[in-house]
Amino acid sequence: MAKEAAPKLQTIDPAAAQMLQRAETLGYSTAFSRAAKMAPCPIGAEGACCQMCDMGPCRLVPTKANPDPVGVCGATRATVAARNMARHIAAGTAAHSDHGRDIVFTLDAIAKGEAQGYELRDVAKLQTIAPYYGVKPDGKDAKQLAAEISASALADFSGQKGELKYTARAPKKRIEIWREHGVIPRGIDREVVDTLHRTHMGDDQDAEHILMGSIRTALADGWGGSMMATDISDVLFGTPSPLVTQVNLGVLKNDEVNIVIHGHEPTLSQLIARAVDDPELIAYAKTKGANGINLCGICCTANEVLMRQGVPSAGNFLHQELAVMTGAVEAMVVDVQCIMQALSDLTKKFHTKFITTSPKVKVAGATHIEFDEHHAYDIAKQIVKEAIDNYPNRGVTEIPSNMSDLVPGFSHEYIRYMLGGVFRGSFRPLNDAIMAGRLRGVAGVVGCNNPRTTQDKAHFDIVKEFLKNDVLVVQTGCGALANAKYGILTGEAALELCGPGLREVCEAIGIPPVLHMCSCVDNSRILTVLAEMASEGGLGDDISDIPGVGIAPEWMSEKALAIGTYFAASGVYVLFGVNSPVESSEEVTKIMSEGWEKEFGGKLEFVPEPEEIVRRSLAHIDAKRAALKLPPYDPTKFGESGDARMNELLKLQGEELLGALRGAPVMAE
Ligand code: NFS
Repeated sequence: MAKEAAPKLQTIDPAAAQMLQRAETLGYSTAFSRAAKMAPCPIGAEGACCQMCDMGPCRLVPTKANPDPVGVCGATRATVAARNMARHIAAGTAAHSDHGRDIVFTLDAIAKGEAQGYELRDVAKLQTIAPYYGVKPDGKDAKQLAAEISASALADFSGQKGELKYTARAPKKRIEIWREHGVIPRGIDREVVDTLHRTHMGDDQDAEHILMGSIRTALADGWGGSMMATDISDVLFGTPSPLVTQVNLGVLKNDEVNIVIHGHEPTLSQLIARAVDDPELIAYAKTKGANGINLCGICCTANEVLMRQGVPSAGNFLHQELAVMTGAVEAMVVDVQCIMQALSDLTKKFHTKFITTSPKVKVAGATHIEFDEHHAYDIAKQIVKEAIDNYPNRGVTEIPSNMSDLVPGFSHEYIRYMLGGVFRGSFRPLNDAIMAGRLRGVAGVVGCNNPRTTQDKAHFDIVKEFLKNDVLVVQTGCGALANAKYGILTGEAALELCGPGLREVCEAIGIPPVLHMCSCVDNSRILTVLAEMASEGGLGDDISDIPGVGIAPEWMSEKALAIGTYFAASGVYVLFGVNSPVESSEEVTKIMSEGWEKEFGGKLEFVPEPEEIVRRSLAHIDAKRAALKLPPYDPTKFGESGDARMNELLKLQGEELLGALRGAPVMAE
């Protein structure tokens, strides 16, 4: 199926639509308009273009005369598609894991007393994770522990042999499956290098073998770099728990200095979040005519400060240009990943200062204020001051009024606590609800926006269908921000959309049916939840036994492919929307689907239609229920006990109430 240039309907978000209209009026381009103009290369889109050497690029397009073309070196369509896929996975793994490494460097600097403005916010978590790093916590103070853990973590990056320590957190059976296939990562860096080496011209030419190598690399992301990024960020900035905040462009303020932070790493943004509360800087903003300083985020940097400090989010990936389009942003401050180069030109059309901060990322035309964790607070204050100084330069603004409340912050620690309290925290109630059939299953709906498909539509439609079918949903990244914009990430709103069993579970435990588990590196939190559910008992003894699925309906980044692969290799059925980057090769498509399912119990499939994603997901969940010999899903059995039943009873009186208490069915009004 050929990839669409751009859909007729660009977005379902009225705030985004308003800014797209403004862009058109002003004659400025956005990713939406550029996508419509720039048709995707049909050969590259399906993974059939080989650029690994200068004898090409070879375009492996079948014709009548040559139905099975090969490259100049003889590389087949399967080899080329597998190599391209493997390189995407390696890049995604490198991005997440390098983010993890930088967080470890900050931990190390704190241990040495060299990290200005940082502290160890969750020492209990530091002690909990110490054994995973082979560090004994007894009798050591926090700084000593931090030093030993950072040394051990860095050794996991550079490990040459043996097994990545964090993979021991997976269920036993899963580890055996990985060992059997020889895919337990050694060092994180080594696996990335291994994939780059084996996909070089003249190396690995067996599609299945190439993809097996990329599984090892992806596991180094999910159970390595990403998991470390999550755990150590929690130690440095606090383990999230639910709070209320807001999302969408309406969080920008007309009368305050607006600073938008965008990218992925929480290290600088956490300190900017502190600097905007500095009374001196607030007073300084007032001298420039502003009523205060308003901080908000885009993408995963947004998610990091959203779930810990309640900093509002201006939206997901496709909102980065739209925020600037309001004319109300004094500074767009970026670190790494998912930053569009177009911001450089667009910010010049307004008064917005575009500030890059990472030693790895410079953009021509941007102001570079390099982040250094040793002087982080001074740098954060300098950036805030630059934004304040820019406030008097603001011109005409148009800020959409749309914003919604959301409740983010569901770390796996909090979910465990919420299911059983401080002393009896466990995943038992969740497993029980699935076993009884109140919950049909669980789904992770994650990942990006992509202007090749209607912004947010697939995220919203798929999650609504899951809720209706009693599937509990967890979300991260831009997918979480997408649905938050439509108000379904609050406690009560989404209950209206739920089937009877899911509603009953949510009311009884007091959880929303869609749980925001933070940024994309925090997909590792979902791995932890799955591992704990598998160990809890009743749902088999491995992640692949759990009636659950993982979906990235609007994916666009290489990181998403790494995530999809590590979930599949961990035993999860993963479905991606938009298009298939391996469509050119039936063989590769089959390896990643049937082949991986046979070997790992999980698979990765690309399905452009959201309705088909839902259909396959529910069929898979039901098949897993049947394999566990659980009762088949039957929504008519539930919704008549617990709080829901109580609420119905409270509406009744006299004989009717007595009848109901004796067991007669409660008639719906
Ligand atoms: Ni994830 Fe976060 Fe968003 Fe996609 Fe980009 S921000 S790391 S890659 S676009 S979900």
